[in-house]
Amino acid sequence: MEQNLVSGAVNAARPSWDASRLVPRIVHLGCGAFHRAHQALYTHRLLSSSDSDWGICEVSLMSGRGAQLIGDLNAQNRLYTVAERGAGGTELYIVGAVAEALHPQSDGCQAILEALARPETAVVSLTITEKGYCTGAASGQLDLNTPLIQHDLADPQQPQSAIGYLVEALAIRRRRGLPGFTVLSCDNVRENGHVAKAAVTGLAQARDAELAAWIAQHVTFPCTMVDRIVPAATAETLDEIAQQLGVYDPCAIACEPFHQWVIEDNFVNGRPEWDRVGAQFVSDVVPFELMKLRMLNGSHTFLACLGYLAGYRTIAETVSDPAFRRAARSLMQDEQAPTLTMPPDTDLSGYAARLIERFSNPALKHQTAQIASDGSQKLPQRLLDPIRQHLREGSDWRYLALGVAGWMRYVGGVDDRGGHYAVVDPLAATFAAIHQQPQTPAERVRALLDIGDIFGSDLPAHPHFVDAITVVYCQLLNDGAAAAVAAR
Ligand code: NAI
Ligand code: CS2
Repeated sequence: MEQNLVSGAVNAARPSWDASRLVPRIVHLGCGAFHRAHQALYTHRLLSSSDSDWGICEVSLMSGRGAQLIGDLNAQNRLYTVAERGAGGTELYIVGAVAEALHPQSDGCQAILEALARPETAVVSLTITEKGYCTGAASGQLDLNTPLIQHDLADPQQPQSAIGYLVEALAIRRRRGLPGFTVLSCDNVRENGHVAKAAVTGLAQARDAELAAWIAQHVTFPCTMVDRIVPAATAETLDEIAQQLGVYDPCAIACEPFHQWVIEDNFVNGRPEWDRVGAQFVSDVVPFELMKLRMLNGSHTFLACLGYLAGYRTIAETVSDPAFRRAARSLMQDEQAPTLTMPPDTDLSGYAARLIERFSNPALKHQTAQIASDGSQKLPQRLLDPIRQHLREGSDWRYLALGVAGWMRYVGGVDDRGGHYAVVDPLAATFAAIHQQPQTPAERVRALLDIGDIFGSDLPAHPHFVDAITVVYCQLLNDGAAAAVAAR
């Protein structure tokens, strides 16, 4: 029989405890790449270094790889491997924080609702991607017209969206006289706790005003800043980890050594002492969130779209081009940093330098196409909010303009050499329809700017904004991304 993480000899320490120690006080929705290498690893490290009993019930709601992953986790007693890849080599960890793993296809929707409604469930954490909140990216309010939300309004007891699961589970807890829980968003969304709250209370309100009032009293939604670069695992990554580990682990995930987690300390029903293993509990996360979203994620989106158009497949390749590296540094330091109000002694220039170093990690192979995906959900918090600030203050935002125009070129689905690729985005059909129209470049820019969910109503009405983006878009069409970046 083929050996696996449970039965085979492995070149990494297995947890010294077994699953009987774990109480699944955390239910996590969105058991993807990031969560496995971040929140679950913090929870594992706390188990390793204390008498904590906080374990995780992992849930994935989407079909495809999510369902397979839950099956694979269960087949290896819910253990899996994290490979931290840095300049000094790779460190392997076998994570033992997962008490249970559920998927609606294998376990049914009721089992997930029951896990959320269990008395011991105290924290429900989320990494469901930006689109999982079903809010308008520009407005941050729940969009009741989203198909998943429409479904959950029509059939609340059999929800499909993450927000529908939360609201139905809270309705059950209320009926049973149980306390609420803390909803801990760990997504790259501006003021992620507030967006989670707007989504949950928006749906509860649409169902039952009394439920919404109960939630307002019994549930908290702390904001968090989460950081660790965790690229999607490829077949090559899994094979490389298997070679070092000694057995093949289909749930393994590789990431950079760096990790950061800043959490607003606002929990209703207890919390793990994640601060014992490096997390920070603070009273106001927003400055840290904005710093990370604008400096790290903003330059990621810039490098991903323009780098991809120029023929670079990974972020490390892109920043190995001196013009792109210089541009990313200028974007961070000259245009993103000045929009931030940070606690005294924050060294934003040092932060920018460390980000360039992290982006240069060749072992990560973080795909530009992965980061460029779902741009409609990412642009507002990464590039457009800072532009609004520059427009108000009359300051220079030339790199931000290049980033936005680069994204507009990227969603055309054709790179600078004429190569076609799939645009992955909830608005992909809208982008395709726009690009099928016979139009001048200026008309195409106008059509993209008219997508209110991305640009709001203020930016398309700002003549300087529209002109600046149109000029750079035309420059990208004529000269290509590499030349436009070098000429900035
Ligand atoms: P992933 O693709 O590996 O996992 C995404 C998870 O979200 C899956 O479990 C999927 O089932 C779930 N999901 C997707 N759409 C959903 C929807 N509409 N409703 C409910 N669940 C949905 O992606 P990964 O890398 O784990 O990233 C997830 C999120 O974590 C990102 O969107 C970002 O907000 C955040 N993040 C990611 C980092 C990274 O480097 N990968 C670092 C910091 C934050
Ligand atoms: C990336 C982020 O995929 C993306 O959009 O910008 O996932 C990035 O890797 C993380 O936020 C790093 O913490």
